[in-house]
Amino acid sequence: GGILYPQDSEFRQTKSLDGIWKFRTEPKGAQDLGIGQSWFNQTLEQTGESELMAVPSSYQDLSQDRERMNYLGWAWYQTEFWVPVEWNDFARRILIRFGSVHYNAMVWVNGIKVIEHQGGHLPFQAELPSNQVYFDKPNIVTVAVNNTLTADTVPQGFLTYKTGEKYPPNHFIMNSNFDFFNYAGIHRSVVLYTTPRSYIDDITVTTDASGTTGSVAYAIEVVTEGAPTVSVALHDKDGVIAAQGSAATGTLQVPNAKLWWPYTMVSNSSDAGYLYTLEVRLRDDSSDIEDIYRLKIGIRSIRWTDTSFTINGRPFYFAGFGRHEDFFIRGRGFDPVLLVKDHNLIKWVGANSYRTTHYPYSEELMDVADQLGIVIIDECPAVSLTLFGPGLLETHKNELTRLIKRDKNRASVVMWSVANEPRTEDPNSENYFREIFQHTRSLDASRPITIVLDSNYATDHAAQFTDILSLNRYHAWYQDQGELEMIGTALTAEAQHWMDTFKKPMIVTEYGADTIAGLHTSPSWLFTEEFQEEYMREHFKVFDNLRTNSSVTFIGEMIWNFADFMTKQEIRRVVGNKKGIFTRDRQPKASAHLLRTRYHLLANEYYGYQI
Ligand code: E9O
Repeated sequence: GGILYPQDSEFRQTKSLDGIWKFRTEPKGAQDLGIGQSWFNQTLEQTGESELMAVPSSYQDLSQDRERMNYLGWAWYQTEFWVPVEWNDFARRILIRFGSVHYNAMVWVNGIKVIEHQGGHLPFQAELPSNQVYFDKPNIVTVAVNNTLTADTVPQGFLTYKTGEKYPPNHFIMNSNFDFFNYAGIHRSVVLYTTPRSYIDDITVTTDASGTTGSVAYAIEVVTEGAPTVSVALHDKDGVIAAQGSAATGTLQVPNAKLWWPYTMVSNSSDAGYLYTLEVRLRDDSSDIEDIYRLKIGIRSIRWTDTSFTINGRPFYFAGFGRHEDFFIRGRGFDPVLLVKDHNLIKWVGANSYRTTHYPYSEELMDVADQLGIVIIDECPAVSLTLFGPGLLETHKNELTRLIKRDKNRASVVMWSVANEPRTEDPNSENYFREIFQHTRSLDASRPITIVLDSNYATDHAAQFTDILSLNRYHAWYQDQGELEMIGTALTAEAQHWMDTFKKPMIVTEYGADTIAGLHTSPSWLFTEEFQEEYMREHFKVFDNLRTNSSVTFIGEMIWNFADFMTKQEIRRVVGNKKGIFTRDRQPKASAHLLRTRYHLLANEYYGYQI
């Protein structure tokens, strides 16, 4: 089935379950105690322990208990909710939907399990049969969330038991190769919503543009008992109908279409991110049930070749970031305040794009990118993969399927990233990624697909499948530390090798240096603001060279990272990764001003506008 975002309409209603829930963890070493004792059949108070928890939020940073940061296992959430009595109607379905829960989840409503789900970053939902819902007293929803990662989850994690006289009994940790804190909990909104019994289940839209004519190819999936009639109407921002269709599939031609443009490519940023509304109507003639769903879509074309990447026929140069969903206290929990602030900062810097490193970001965030005209490289949660077993492949393919199902209609998404920094020197990665790319292409042929590599061009096994080369490089940081003078030689030579070998357009998707805000030295030294700026200037020289060098197609630069973010504890990290050009509380380091100057110049040079 589809996973359309819940919305209110003439025939649909939503009800938020966000707020303060009850919460508890299990005693250390008592794995699965809650399931064993059927906590889903009791209130959490009755289980002997319960505290307050905000939903949505990660649960780690809210506690004063140090062990909470390291907690591994099931964490239990519970709340009560009322279902409006008018929802007690055979012509209506009632669903509960989670924007994301990290990582494994089980959900019970009134003691009955309604869904089990794996995967930490994508929405899932369950229908609640009306005979399992109370309309005359509160219902109880219990969610158990497990943050334990394995060799077959994306990302991967590896439980390690430490034994011997050095360690207390039952001492274990989870190792992982990725460089961000494994925040967990109910990370995005929980919504109760209804659809009619006959309903619009999924919508797929692919747009194109040639000259001033736009086209919108659409396919509507419906679930009905009888004979359905489906129609679509495309409304512009003023509500004027721009095109109409009277079948479940078809292509709408839109003369004089207002195209979706990135905000740096239009003279007035209020013209950016133009969205039409595709109004889809369903009438089930046998039951007389109607449904309406309104989807915002942007009309634009994406084209790529071995030597070019264009949006609406114009070359696009990615000037952007790698990012994280990360903030104090709420961890990776959805925060509309942070969402707005971050996008104001992104526009202040003049960035036209970012990659959703290293997992799908919230649907609310994707809406913002769509409407502001910010370009997204949409990444699936496969970060730092190793081992490449069949279980991992299955999980990975499943995540890609679901990511594309969720984000396929988004104008902002111009490229899929299937993985970040997998161990592609491993020969086993070759067949693995052949299959991953085939799978992704079979799901969406309208966008290029990339894989973000930190490998060596001579020993890499996956770059051969990519449409766009994406490279992460840390010259003078992780190797040759502080030797700024080698950045130019190393990166230039390397870019040329990758281009000669694979003949694809290339983006540097990461480069960066940890920088403690307020730490200064002259001359520059690792970790100081001066060093970060000089390190960037060296990269800018290389990028400018590559941009203007006709033997490479260099189409973008993305600095690591937009802001400082939390990681696990390790001696390379002083309370997190400090490669942000903004601090974790979103204040600029000197580097933010430097990047702002550059991104404004680039926008002006490429598209001629002062942003
Ligand atoms: C992935 C990102 O999540 N790329 C990393 C970023 C970092 O700051 C991380 O936060 O560490 C860089 C990968 C560097 C690989 C080179 C390692 C060489 C070791 C000698």
